[in-house]
Amino acid sequence: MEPAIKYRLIKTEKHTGARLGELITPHGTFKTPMFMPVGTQAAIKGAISPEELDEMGSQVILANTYHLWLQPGPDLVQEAGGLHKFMNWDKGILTDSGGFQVFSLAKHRKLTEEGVHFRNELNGDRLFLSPEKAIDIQNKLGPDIMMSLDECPPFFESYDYVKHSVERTSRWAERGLRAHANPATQGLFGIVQGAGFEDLRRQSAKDLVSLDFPGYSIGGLSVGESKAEMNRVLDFTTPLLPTNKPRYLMGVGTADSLIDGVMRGVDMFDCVLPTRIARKGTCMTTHGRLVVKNAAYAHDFRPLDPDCDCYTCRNYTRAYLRHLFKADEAFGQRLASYHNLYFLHQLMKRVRQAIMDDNLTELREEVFETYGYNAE
Ligand code: PRF
Ligand code: ZN
Repeated sequence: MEPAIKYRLIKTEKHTGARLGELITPHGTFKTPMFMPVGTQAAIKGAISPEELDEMGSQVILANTYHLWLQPGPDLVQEAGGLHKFMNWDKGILTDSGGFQVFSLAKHRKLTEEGVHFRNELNGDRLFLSPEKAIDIQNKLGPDIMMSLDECPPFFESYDYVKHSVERTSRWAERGLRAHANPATQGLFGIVQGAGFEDLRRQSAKDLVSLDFPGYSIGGLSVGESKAEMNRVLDFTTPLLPTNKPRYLMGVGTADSLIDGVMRGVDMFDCVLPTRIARKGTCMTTHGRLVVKNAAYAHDFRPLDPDCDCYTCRNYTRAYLRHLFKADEAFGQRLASYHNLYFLHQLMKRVRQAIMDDNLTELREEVFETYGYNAE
């Protein structure tokens, strides 16, 4: 049987570990490294339509098992013909397994070997998420790429706790793989955990690689540790993963971290950041973050980012955007969300070209100099 998800390595950059490649899915072949916009509830935040996503260069988008399980439920999505049809997006879709969201959102949760017990925040019902249940829900949702149920321990948890957690995440990954009903049409990724401990990351990667997933996620990062710590972990984690499979760094989406991740061999990223900050009027620009609501922009009739050729920057001024945010008009959030997503897609396009041209280090210097390195 042909696996649903394949990766083709086109070229490795000469001076770093950066990889130019292709992610081959049932809904198309996509260029990597890539940034994936997040549409938690089968809709991209900031009210960006699928047509707009396509036009700005999105290839794969993310949705969440946890939220879609609570509403409208996997059976309804299946009845609609799967997520692609339900939300009218015919390119790639990836779903997270729900574990991370249960840990960050649900109240009264209890973790056992079998899975996680928690309460539905919408109606108080008791729910139980197991590795098999996470797969069953994702089989019904029908994304191209699904995630194994994992536990993401706090970065500074004790060695003993993280060791037990990693071992359980490996057992959950194996259970998920066994429960997977559609390996020919949906690819399941294993998630490497292990916080900042090199030997635990190595154990986690070894366990998962032996199960032969079509791709590997790197979890447990960007959870409050410093960027230097994240880079240190990536330095020893990506070399543990097979070169012929895609690597996905979960929940990372600042310009500097994307480049740092790519240089260490990461192919895929997602983050709520660009649309989350856009809804408050913070815009990612070539010259760093711009808070367009600020009084400084009241009479500024330049585009948000003079170096950007997105729909927002081609047609609207900072003064108009500031007015929309002050007046609480939803159009402002939409324009800012569009620009931020476009900005990250454009950055990844430049990153791919730099890998081709073997000058990613120069691009990194340029971006860090103009955008500003955020050492946090
Ligand atoms: N695990 C899962 N989803 C995630 C993470 C994780 O560790 C993170 C960590 N940055 C974001 N999303 N399943
Ligand atoms: Zn723009």
